This record gives sequence, C-alpha cells and structure tokens, in this order.
Amino acid sequence: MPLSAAMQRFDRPDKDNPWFAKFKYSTVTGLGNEKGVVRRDPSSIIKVDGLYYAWYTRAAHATPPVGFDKMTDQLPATSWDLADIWYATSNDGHHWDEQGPALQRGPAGAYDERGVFTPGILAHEGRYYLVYQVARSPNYRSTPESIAIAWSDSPAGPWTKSPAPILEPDPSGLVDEHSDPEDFIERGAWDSLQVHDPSLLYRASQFWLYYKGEGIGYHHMESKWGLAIADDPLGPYTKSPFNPVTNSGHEVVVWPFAGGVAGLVNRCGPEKNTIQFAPDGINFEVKSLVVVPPQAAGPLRIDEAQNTDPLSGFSWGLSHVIPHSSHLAMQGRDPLGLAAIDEPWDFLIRWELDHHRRTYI
Ligand code: AAL
Repeated sequence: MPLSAAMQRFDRPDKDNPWFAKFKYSTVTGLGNEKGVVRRDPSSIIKVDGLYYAWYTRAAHATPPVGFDKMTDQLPATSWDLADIWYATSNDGHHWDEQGPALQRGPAGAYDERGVFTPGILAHEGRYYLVYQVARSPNYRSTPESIAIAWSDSPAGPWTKSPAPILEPDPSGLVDEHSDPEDFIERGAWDSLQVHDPSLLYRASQFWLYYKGEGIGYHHMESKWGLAIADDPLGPYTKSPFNPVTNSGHEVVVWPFAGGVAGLVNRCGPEKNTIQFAPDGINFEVKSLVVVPPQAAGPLRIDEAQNTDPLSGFSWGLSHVIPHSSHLAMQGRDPLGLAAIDEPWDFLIRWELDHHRRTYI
C-alpha cells in the first residue's frame, strides 16, 4: 500500500504521546485582576517548608502604558516598564498572599534604574538565586536590556544584588535607539538587542542559564532561546557556541527531565507552541504540538528525581494574561471571561495540565 507523506510522518498520535499536553485555566485569589496594578511574568514556583513561593513583575501605574513615544520618568512605556519584583506565598497554589517587594529597581544611574522584572528562581544548596531582567532609562524599544542575579539565604529575602549584570546582549549590530530594532543601521547577532526571560537550572555540576534573545535587525517575534553556562551561580557565564539552541520561542520555560532539559516553546517562530526536549540540554527536538499553552508560564519546580514522566516538571503553575488581547480570549477558549475585562492591567492566573483530556484529540 502506498503511504502519503502525511501518513509516513504520523509516527505517534497525541493520545499515545507522553509529551502531549492540554491545559486548563483558573483564576487565583491574591494576584488577580486589579485596577492600576500589573502582575506578570511569574517565576517558576518552589516549595520551601510546605509553602509555595512565586516571584513576578509588579508595577503600580498611575495610567495604563503610554507607549515608547510618550513615556516619561513616571509614565510607563509598556506594562512591564518601571516595575519591581514582588513575591507571594501560598498553601495550595490557588490562594496567594502577596508578601511585598523582593527586589526594587536601583537608584538613578544604576544598571537597573528603570526596572527589575521577569524573574526566574533557583534553589541550590540552601541558597536562593533570583535571575531577572534589568533596564536603564530611558527605555526605548531599541534600548539594550541585560540579565542580573540576586541571592539570599531565605526565600523571604533579604536579597543581595550582583554588582553588575551577569549576561549582556551580543555587542554586534547598530541601531538608533529611538527607532524600531527592525530599522537597523547594521544587523547584529540574534541576541544583539536584548537578553530576556532568564531561567536558571543546575545540571552536570554547572549553572545553566537559558534566556530569550532579540536581535538588532529582527522583529521581536523572531525571538529564540540561548544558553550560557557558569561554574559559579554568580558567574561568569559563557554563552554556548551552539546558540541559539532553539529556532523559536518567546518566554523561556524549561524543566529537567531524564538527565536532559525539556521546554515549552511558545508564541514565536516556526516551532511555536511545541514541547521540546534536549537530552544534552542543547540539541532540542520537537516532542509534541500543544494548543493554547500558558503564556509566560512558571511551573512548579520539583526534584529531578521525581520527574518520572516527561511532564512531571510541568504539571501546574502561574502564567499571565493581558486581558483585552489574551490569547485565551482570542482563540475562543475563554473560560475566565477575559474578553469582557475592559481594563488593561495584566494579571496572573493558574494553569494546570489537563490529564483528563490528554487522550482527547
Ligand atoms: C515578556 C518577556 C519579557 C519581555 C516582556 C517582559 O513576556 O518576554 O519580560 O521583556 O515581555
């Protein structure tokens, strides 16, 4: 019997694929929709002494974002502009108690004067490491952005910031900072404009920092992921010669599995909305295609020894929604009624793997 091309590559239907995922969403109390307050880009969640901890970008803005043309020292260009990193704790992952700031932006002239945002967390040998984005003023669309780190002996802080960022954009490329990065003077490397969305893992006795890169001369929806490795959590970090390690993907979501690294590659590029796996942490392969994945997901981190299933490290967590343009609402799957929210304040929701629907095609 001849086989069509489609059937030749149909090696594993969703229902037999342990990497296939569907998601269900619910609101959380304590971090939900609130006028004048932005909460977005949550970290992974860690459990310490029976309590869940999550960190996230938080900004209290007098007005909704005004855009890059109209921003001032007080008026935010974007919802994540002029933000700090706050944290919240929870007993059950549904109700969260907002605890206050973990890290605040630095004084005028500091490398993080304009904002600290989009955190990732790693607990390692009794110490806690927050990795996060930093921005200087003024923060135009084409201003470079870096990644910094802070550490503490308790998830409740206090945190000590690194004296300088630990990861910078590639120095190639040239752009007028008032322009769009696509209007480049000289095209740069894939991560020559901004390094974003840090997620730090400890593997093979080293610290593996995954990040998203945006480049001068590229549209921001052409983002990809890179990797930088260090012997010490505080650095120095060396970018992998294999970068970029994905050809797609926006916010970075990675979790350890079977000695390798799995990730949710979302929103951007030809392999958007896939779950991928790299046995060596570098060479990623597509394992499944997913529909309406959580945006900027922060999954519960569990001990790698407990990651018996490919998705054990990606079972539930927080993610953000941008109410009026939510992908959940736009795709007609709007269990939370987001389309009806007329306020532009991003907020956090809960997602979980819908095991019940795993075999639903
Ligand atoms: C997010 C992340 C980074 C970007 C912005 C805030 O979804 O990719 O954090 O800088 O958008």
